[in-house]
Amino acid sequence: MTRCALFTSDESFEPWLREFNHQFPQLNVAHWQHITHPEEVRYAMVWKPTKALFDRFPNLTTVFNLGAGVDAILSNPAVPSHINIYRIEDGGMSAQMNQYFSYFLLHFFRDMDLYQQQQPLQQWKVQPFRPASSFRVGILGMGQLGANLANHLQSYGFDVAGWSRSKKQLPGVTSYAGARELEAFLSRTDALCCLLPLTPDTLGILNRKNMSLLPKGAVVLNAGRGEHLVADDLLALLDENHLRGAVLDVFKREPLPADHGLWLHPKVMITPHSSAQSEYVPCVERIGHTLQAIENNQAPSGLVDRSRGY
Ligand code: NDP
Ligand code: OXD
Repeated sequence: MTRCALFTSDESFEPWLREFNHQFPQLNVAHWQHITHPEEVRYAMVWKPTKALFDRFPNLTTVFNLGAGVDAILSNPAVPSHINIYRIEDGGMSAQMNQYFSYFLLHFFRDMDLYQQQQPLQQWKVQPFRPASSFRVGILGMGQLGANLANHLQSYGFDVAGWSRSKKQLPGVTSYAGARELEAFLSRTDALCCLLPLTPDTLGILNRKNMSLLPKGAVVLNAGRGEHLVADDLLALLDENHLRGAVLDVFKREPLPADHGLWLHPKVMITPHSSAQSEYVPCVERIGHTLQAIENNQAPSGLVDRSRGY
């Protein structure tokens, strides 16, 4: 019988365990400290694993990260280099991301920020009509989440483009790829949505140079990782009125420190890393099927390429 260890560094342990044992009782998933024959364990489902896990299970071959982003687990020195890491693909997060970005993009497209400013002044002023096709949305990162968002946003009629490492062929979406096409992509983007993984190549990509390439009045929305953004550059561009607003879900330090200038800036909207959460049912379904495929010597998707960093 396959035995799998479950390790979480937070209070989400019980619901994961319940769901694994409900959907895949044959996998025999157990709390990592309650397993009596650790040498039999090949697989672990993990969130922020510590060295103690790898010390206890010397024959682990594979870990399943209980989240989409793998920057934390890849930079975790406790994780031995021979271990295969699978990540959550979608896991219910695409639908949540679509809701999150739609909400804030419509906020700016329909001038809700301007109406919010008008209200305390009791100003009855209709902002000029503009067609949805004139609103140019640009998505940084066209993977599981970004590509799904690009498809979804077309239902509003926005002009949608995406930027990735490799060229994409998505109906109705203009594809830009690689460092050489970044400038052209940014120059045509009124609303920049970041859904990149954090890697050495994408660290600090939302910096003054790049955000200055956006047209005046553009907005920046970041749900990738906090380290993508150079916060001081964003604040300066907002204060200089080059940027109209920003929506930030992720931060270099989380929780965002109470004295950080982003908290009270009138043009910044903050959410506490809540744009999309791993959903137990689809994540477990996904991990269970991936594990079965591995056992059947297939090559399921979701294997992290350590050399790429995602
Ligand atoms: P994927 O791995 O499926 O997609 C990553 C995308 O980024 C791919 O399109 C890839 O290009 C592109 N990319 C990577 N490196 C570069 C680069 N150097 N230049 C250009 N494009 C690049 O990831 P997901 O869509 O599943 O998730 C994306 C990120 O979203 C996660 O890594 C995580 O940081 C964040 N996230 C945040 C959440 C939140 O609650 N805020 C929740 C879930 C995820 P290519 O297609 O060519 O490989
Ligand atoms: C993730 C996240 O990467 O929650 O899954 O940020």
